[in-house]
This record gives sequence, C-alpha cells and structure tokens, in this order.
Amino acid sequence: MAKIILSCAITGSIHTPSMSPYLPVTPEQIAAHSIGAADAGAAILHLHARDALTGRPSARPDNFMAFLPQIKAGCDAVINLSTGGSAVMPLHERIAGPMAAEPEMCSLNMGTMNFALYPMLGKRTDWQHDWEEPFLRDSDDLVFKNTPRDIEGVLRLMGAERGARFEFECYDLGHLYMLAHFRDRGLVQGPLFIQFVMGVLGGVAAEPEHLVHLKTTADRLFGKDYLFSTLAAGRQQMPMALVSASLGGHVRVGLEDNLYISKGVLARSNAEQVTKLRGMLEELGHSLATPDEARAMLGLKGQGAVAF
Ligand code: KMH
Ligand code: ZN
Repeated sequence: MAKIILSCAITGSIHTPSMSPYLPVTPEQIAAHSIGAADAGAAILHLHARDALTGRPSARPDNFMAFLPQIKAGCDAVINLSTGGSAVMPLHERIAGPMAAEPEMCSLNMGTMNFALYPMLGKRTDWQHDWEEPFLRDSDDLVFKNTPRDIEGVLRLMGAERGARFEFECYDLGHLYMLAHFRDRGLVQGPLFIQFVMGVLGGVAAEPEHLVHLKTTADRLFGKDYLFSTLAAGRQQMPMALVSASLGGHVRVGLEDNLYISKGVLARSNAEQVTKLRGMLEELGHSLATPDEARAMLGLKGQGAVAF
C-alpha cells in the first residue's frame, strides 16, 4: 500500500474562540499545535492566521509571520497556507500573507459558493468576542468568491511567480471540471493534489457514495496525474478519512474542520486528532508519509525556498 499523506489543518477560519478553549488563536498556540501535530505524524500543516487578541480570522502577513518561523524551526512538516482565508475577506486580503511568505504549498478553492456557518450558532449566548455572533449569523447571506479570473490570479501569483504547488479544494463535482479546465489551458501541472471537501453547507455532504463518485470522476478527468485527500467537516471527519484511505486516498484532520475527538468530547489539541487517526490507519496496515516523502510525491520546491 502506498504511503498516506496526513494533513492537519490547525485553526482555520470557521470555528470561533468561544466554541472551544483548545482552539489555537495566538501565534504561540498556533506554533505549539503545529509542531505537536507534526511530531504526531502530520506531513502537511494547513494554516490560517488569526488576530492574536480577538481570535478573528486574519490573513495579514504580520499575523502569519508571527508563527511561521517558529514552526519551521520546530519541525520539518510542509507548510501549506490557505488562500481561502475567510469567506468574509476579498481575494487581495486572503492572499496577502501567502504572497509574503512564499510557502511550498497553498490552498486554492476551485469555485464560488455559499459558505453557511450559521447553523453553528446553536443556542450559545456566552460569546467571548463581539465579532463572533454576527460573523456566524451573517453567513446566511455570504458568498465565497473564487471566479475563474480569481483562480487564474492565484495560480499566477502563488504558482508561476512564487513556486508554490496547490491543495486544490473541491467542494463539489463542478470544481473538478473547473480544475480540468485549467489543466486544459496549461495553467496547472500534475501531479495535482485534490482535497475533497465534504460537509460544508454549500458544498457536497459527507457521504461515502459522494466520495466514490468524486473519485471516479477525478480518475476519468486526471488519470494517474493526481492524488486525492479528503476532509469532512464535523463529526464525519474520522469516518470519511478512513473511507478516503480505503479508496487509495490521503487524509486531513485538524481543529479547523472539527473541534471534537469523539462524540461530545472536545479535542484538546490537533495532535490528539492526528494520533487517533494515525492509530486507526496503522491498525489497517497503512503507514504515513514523512514530510520529505510528501514533498517528493507532490513535487514541492522544498523548505529552503520559502520566505520565512
Ligand atoms: N476549512 C475547509 C472546509 C481554505 O483554507 O482554502 C476549507 C478550507 C479552505 O480549508
Ligand atoms: Zn483552510
């Protein structure tokens, strides 16, 4: 069996600080969680930044630079920066940090879509910060914008000009056809790394049948010139990671997509989720790729070629 690349998405921009005391928000917390996840077996760290005081999602270069050198000094995992930032940010804001940091990898969301977070409001009233409740509530009228022009811009600024390779985030079948369109135009080259994103309200639900169909379609469109990984938001995170591995794919966990370690129990760290999934995968006979093995599989430029 081929080695599995385990990505860990450390903090993201979906969850807010009031939802879990363990969500890392300060640069120190983000660095410590990242190094812990790498030590536990994550080959790739998918990173967003936050404002240290309020925990609000940010993509400002100074917020990224407050933790990137510490993570690089503390582990050899591949650093993968989000260009999705948060759906409330315009594109120029979302890519400011990644453009300054010139990472080995960055995410690229393959379409414009709804990104509805308001079901997470629940019955909570004890918000720590003023921004949290309206941030979630107003997502019932929020469009995450990545038009073909936006996608082409990120491919040029981050790929052609800065040598990053991409985690192509595909939330639905149409996103695969958009990726094939850019392949046909010669703007993306293999091996492509596709992240199937399941369980976001606005994208496909986290159901095994959908994953099989996404993979079958990607097989037809990209043949042997791609690898896939799967993330499922919320409680389907671990089950869908196991389905992904069983289908020959790679896996992603992390507090960005799920705050829990088991039913009703908050994960105390990203490393806890990595350790749990690693144990289940190893029980099934899989083994994890090291960061350097992941670099070779994905054709990355290397840690020496980043700007932090
Ligand atoms: N949190 C995922 C559902 C990005 O950073 O570009 C989406 C994500 C997007 O990871
Ligand atoms: Zn992300």
